[in-house]
Amino acid sequence: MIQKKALEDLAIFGGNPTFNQTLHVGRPNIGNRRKLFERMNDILDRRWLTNRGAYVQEFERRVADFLSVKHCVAMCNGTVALEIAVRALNMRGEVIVPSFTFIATAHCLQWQEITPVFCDVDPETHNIDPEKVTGLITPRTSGIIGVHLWSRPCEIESLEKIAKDYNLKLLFDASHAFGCTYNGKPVGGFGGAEVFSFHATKFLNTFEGGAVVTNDDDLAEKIRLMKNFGFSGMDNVIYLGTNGKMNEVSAAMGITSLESLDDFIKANHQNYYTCRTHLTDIPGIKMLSYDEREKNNFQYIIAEIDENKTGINRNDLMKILHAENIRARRYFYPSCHRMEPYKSYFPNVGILLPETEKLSERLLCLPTGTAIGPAEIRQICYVIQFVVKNSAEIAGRITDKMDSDFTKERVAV
Ligand code: T4K
Repeated sequence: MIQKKALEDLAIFGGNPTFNQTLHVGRPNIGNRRKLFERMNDILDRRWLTNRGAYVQEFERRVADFLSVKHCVAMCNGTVALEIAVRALNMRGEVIVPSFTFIATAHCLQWQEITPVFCDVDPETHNIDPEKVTGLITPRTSGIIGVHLWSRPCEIESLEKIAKDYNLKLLFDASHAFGCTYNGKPVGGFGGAEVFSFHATKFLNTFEGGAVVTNDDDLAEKIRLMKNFGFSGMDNVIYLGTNGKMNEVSAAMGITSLESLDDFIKANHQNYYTCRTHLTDIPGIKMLSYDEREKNNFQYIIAEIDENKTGINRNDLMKILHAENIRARRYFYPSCHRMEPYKSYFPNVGILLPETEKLSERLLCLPTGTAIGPAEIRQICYVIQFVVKNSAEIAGRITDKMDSDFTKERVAV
């Protein structure tokens, strides 16, 4: 183990990096390879590769059972699943969304010329603040998209009440929240529909993939048509549709991943608690907490950095970690309203989003997942402890030139 005793031991100042291979946020979780290869061979033997084949149907059935929802429509990725859900729910005009989310939550609206109206988040939960939603409703508002950020469900009941009172559609972007519960019920069955991402970096992955889940029979039928060009039967198109289909290999990966779900959660849980134990007493570092009464997948380790107490800001800490081959990420920086096309469309909207602005400057997402274990997590924590302890000397020595170079892998000797 490489221990940092002097400032020069930090890789950013010329020392050896803590890790000789890069630790990433979002290293894919891989289930049982033998079973995956068996399934892939079977797919090739059958020569049925896509278009709702046997594996996609099985994956949809298993996901629906697991989430206790009536319908699961598997898709090629989470973004297309969001676009189709928005369209099938007949959202139009303006839709209220948090800006503190991955850009796809906003893009799925703007892509179909619906205006995302950015709402601020709660500083504790990081999720859309229901108290700020009502003030944004106009005659053009048709819906709300809540995001269960970092796998913690947003305030579903409050949003459901607002949606009912104002006759708005309600959709949840549940990309982070597969396997999580809200008041003991699985995320997936709330609102008009919920959308999951099964991207490679997600807790449960299908290489690329996503799904819309819903208890609404008519909506499910519409979504099935829309994701298959609008085809109803062989030669009959009855809707405007697109190609959102999941392929068979992705579904096979999804089924195999589902079978290892408990192992993935166990690994994430252990990593999260190891990290929390080691970072808890560091002044200015606040770890995201989870409600122990609910099920969670613990797929993100999020630390909030208060520069006034740590003596080092989030960006400089990230540069130091990157030099150590710990590729921590600034999720979600910049937040959506500070990226195009939104920053050109709404240049001053940041005034209404103070908590979003603050969080996007303070949060750091640390590596976790089944690719690493408590030993690596402890080493990451030791670096952070060392940096905060010596922040007064370190902060002044970090320059803009020391920006993270993503093209070079630094190798420990
Ligand atoms: N809504 C929300 C709230 C979301 O978070 C997302 C996706 C969506 C909607 C849209 O769902 P999808 O259309 O993606 O299904 C990543 C993911 O690409 C993205 O799926 C995810 N959210 C977002 C939070 O993170 P990037 O650009 O920040 O990271 P990326 O893909 O470069 O990967 C992160 C790190 O993971 C890399 O540095 C290396 C590592 N990695 C990545 C891949 C793909 C691996 O080790 N192996 C891999 O195969 O967006």
